[in-house]
Amino acid sequence: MSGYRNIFESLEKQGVVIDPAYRESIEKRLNSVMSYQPRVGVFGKTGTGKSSLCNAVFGQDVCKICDVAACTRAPQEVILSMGKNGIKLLDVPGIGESVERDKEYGELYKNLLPELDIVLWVLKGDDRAFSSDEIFYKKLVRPYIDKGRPFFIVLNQVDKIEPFREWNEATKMPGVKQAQNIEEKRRSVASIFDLPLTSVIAVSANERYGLIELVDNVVHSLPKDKKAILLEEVKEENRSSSAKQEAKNGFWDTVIDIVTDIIPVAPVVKGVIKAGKAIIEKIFSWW
Ligand SMILES: Nc1nc2c(ncn2[C@@H]2O[C@H](COP(=O)(O)OP(=O)(O)OP(=O)(O)O)[C@@H](O)[C@H]2O)c(=O)[nH]1
Ligand SMILES: [Mg+2]
Repeated sequence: MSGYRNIFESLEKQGVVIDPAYRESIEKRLNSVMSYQPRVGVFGKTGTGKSSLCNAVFGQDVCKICDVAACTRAPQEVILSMGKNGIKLLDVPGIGESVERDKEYGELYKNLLPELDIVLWVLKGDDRAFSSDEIFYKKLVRPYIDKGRPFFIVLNQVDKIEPFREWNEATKMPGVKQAQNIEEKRRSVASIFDLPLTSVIAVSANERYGLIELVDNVVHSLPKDKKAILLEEVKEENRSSSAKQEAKNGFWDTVIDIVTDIIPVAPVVKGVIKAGKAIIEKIFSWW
């Protein structure tokens, strides 16, 4: 807990003395925010590239990738630790393999959903039919989204969208016609799943395309106290400067909320503290 003691010492140098009576509660709250382990669920049919996506975004080859047979049979609860706390990544079995299995998975998904901070539902860009996904989504996921939890459809493997020969291997970008078709596919998926277009993100896990945009959107959708801890787990090459800034702001807003929540100051003082965020950031900048 010495890190927090430094915070209090820095504050004292600035003439802000925090009563020891409050220190413990501030430390406790800071600690619980800082040690939280984010939980990400990656759902979707077998072969859509869930494991490939996790490996590309988070940067550790922990999710097994299979070319032929469905390989993620039981939910793989993988603890990744790029940052301090690690991330609980649930790479769950594919749906749409058989009616029997779908029933089993349905139960599984229903129990998993309430525990997750964010859900990524992976579709294959060049698939034509999404009926099994649609049924699952409407039955199980929709009620969960309606509660306001972050959810994205990740349209993966867009390098395979026609005309796939247009894909530029050197720049790892779609050609003109292919880019138009990718946009078309995003619109069609958004309409099938009744989601805003911004909730459907086109990526190619293998080609490392669209991953920064995906991470930007994920960070943006999370509550302020979880932005930074999630971003810490993401591969450096997938973190944009705006995602970093947003995570940092979220973190400081959380610290200020905790301090002003615990120390009973008059609302007017709270206002001053919030307005003086830049000063507080300076005091804490070593952290
Ligand atoms: N062209 C292309 N192939 C991809 C992409 N992402 C994944 N693949 C390939 O798709 C196949 C399946 O990928 P996985 O990551 O194992 O798929 P999964 O969704 O985890 O499958 P299950 O574990 O069976 O549910 C592999 O051969 C991957 O190399 C992509 O963006 N582009
Ligand atoms: Mg897998």
